[in-house]
Amino acid sequence: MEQKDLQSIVAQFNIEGNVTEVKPLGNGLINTTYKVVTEGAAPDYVLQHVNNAIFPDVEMLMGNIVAVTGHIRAKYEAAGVDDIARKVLSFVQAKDGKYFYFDGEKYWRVMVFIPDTISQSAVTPESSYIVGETFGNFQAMLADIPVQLGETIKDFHNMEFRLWQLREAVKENKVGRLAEVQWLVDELEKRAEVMCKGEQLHREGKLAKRICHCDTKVDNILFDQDGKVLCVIDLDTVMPNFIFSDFGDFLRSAANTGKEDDKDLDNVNFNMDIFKAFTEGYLKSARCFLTPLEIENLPYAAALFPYMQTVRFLADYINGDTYYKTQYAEHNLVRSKAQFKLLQSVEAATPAMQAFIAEQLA
Ligand code: GN1
Ligand code: MG
Repeated sequence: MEQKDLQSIVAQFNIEGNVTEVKPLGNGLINTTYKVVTEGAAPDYVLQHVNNAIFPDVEMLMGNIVAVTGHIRAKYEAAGVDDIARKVLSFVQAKDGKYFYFDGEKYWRVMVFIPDTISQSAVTPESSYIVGETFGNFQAMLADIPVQLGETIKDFHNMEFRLWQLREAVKENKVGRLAEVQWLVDELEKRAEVMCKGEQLHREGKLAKRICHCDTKVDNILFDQDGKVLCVIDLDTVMPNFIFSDFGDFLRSAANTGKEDDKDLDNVNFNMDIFKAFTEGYLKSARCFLTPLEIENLPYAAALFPYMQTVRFLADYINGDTYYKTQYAEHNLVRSKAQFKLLQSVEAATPAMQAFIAEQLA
């Protein structure tokens, strides 16, 4: 988009200072993000185009986010936490008082940019411990949010639904890619029943939904210059879900020794040191509210997310790449294979994960 168009969108929001430049920021697969640079002492901002094809109800989405950030901010204030402006995102109202602006075609929002942060795509055991504790706290803090949050993407982490989507893609085989990936579809089908156990337990009334972040990857955490966690970002998918979401999806990215889209599968393995550190931190802050069933299924959660992501990337590949942004023709296939390799490595680590958790509880 043209600079002057971006600047005129920013002008719809109640920001401080004069804008000098609006430039691309980050690498999200869904929304498009810009940094808004201002003159002098005024803060810089983040401008985001919210992908309305994926998030159909932007009003509900921003309602969730404002409720969540407000609830966390109030808790930090009550607890006398320092430097709160760096520890929770702060959204800016548009001229009409809404937290988004619709330009007739696209939905936009603006938040205050937090300076001097680091994003890490790989994390150390030390930072993983802190992140585990942070997500445990995030869930604990939101356990008593007084409003009912909406599901910003219906059935987002519903494994049965994700498998249904894959099966539809397979049935339609729209772009003729099925034959080459049939082996992977078969591998996924073999595990289908076990992987849907969360939904099964929920139907039996044994497993509750709690407020989760639902996209807990390393890129969605801001660290300060010393590697301490400041806050979690990318709150579009904060919604009620099984706690497995935050636990499993974080490990999917952080405990992968390779990249999400690694072409060299030898690079991709499950890193038990990260698992141990993260789990220790998570149990420290979450143990007080987790049920024995939730704790017992943490290794299942670690497998569920590489599995679910393989299903999602593969369905998108078979559909002809309509959901995730891709950089080259085979990108979703490369991603699917890398996530599947990670799943295999997690499966092999299951006895070790169980033993570690038992040790923690002893
Ligand atoms: C998407 O936009 P981004 O990269 O934060 C996706 C997640 C996937 C992730 C895989 C709304 O997140 O669910 O796990 O890509 N978000 C949505 O990298 O589908
Ligand atoms: Mg993101």
